[in-house]
Amino acid sequence: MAEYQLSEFQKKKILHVFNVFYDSNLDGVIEWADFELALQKICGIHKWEVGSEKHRNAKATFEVIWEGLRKFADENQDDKVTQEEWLKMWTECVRAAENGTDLPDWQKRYMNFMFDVIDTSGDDLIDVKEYTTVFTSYGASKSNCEAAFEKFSDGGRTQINRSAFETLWKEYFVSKDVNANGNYLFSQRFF
Ligand SMILES: [Ca+2]
Ligand SMILES: [Ca+2]
Ligand SMILES: [Ca+2]
Repeated sequence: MAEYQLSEFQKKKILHVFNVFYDSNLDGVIEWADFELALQKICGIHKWEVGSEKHRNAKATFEVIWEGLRKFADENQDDKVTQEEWLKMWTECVRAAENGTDLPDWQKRYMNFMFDVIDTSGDDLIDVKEYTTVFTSYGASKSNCEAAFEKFSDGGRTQINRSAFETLWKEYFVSKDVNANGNYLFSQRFF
């Protein structure tokens, strides 16, 4: 059987997440230092003070995510995850997902954490304002965010609760279909 390969479209989506959400200092590799920067950014958005419970929880979550990422992706164990290592790990995750295996726990931790980060009001729903606030802080334009939200919420007809978010999240990473709503979850158009 031929080795499983991601499509170019899937690779683009998966590298977008590497570049925009994980490699915070933009030096081309993911390290713990990137998580420290992300922690500052996210705690800044929410005004979570250093030492507060929210801040401690966010840091603990990032530690779990980094441990998971290292374990699954850092093949040569140099405490850096390169784009190549990242794509290799995702090839395995997508292949497993297509065979019905759920995403690894640390990725679900990240997904749930992002949901909580975006849901600033804490009502377990993400609205367009909350979405735009967070994604513009990651460099997306306001109009891109609004267009993306419009698309993945089906023009506002789908409420973005945790389970809808999970469906879109998985679709983003796994789907080869350029028309899938999940493709828009990270505020970017890829075609
Ligand atoms: Ca980096
Ligand atoms: Ca490495
Ligand atoms: Ca909300």
